[in-house]
Amino acid sequence: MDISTVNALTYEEFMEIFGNIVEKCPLIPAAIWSQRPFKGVSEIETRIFDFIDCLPESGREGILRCHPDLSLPAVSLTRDSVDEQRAAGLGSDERAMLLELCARYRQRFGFPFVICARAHTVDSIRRELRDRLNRERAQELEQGVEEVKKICSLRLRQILQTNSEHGTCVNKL
Ligand code: 2AL
Repeated sequence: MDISTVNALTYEEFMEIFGNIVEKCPLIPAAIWSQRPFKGVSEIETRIFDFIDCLPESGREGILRCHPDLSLPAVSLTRDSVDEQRAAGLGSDERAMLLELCARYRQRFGFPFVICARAHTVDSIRRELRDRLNRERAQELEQGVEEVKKICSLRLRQILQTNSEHGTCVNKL
């Protein structure tokens, strides 16, 4: 899809296509639709990131809470999440292995562990989860939001079929 097609979309069409650009947070694409016309994919991304950065801490935490735990069964996930977790090699056995660590993380910080799964393997996810469990809450809030932005960036570029600025993300770390 090219940018002129995006700019010509009605609100309903835009939401149909971009509604889950930030996991289960349709308010964000709903808010940026009125900022058309966009010059390109980077401008859409900037508008979304600016919206997120302007939120109070509780709003940014809320965005993290809209993300599913990586240990949840696939049936309860959005199509986007299923594809991303599959790309990282997370199947039902691997998810079960993350159950305890994910629960500890959520208990410690009050929001779920979020990571851009497409940038990782099962091993690197588990390693990150262990490391990040020991961090300070403020640092984790910031890191979680950065991961949300990476996920969003890849979803956006998949829709618009452009090369990713987070291209390195897709290569396994
Ligand atoms: C996710 C998700 O849904 N997609 C992704 O890359 N990471 N969730 C999560 N808790 O990290």
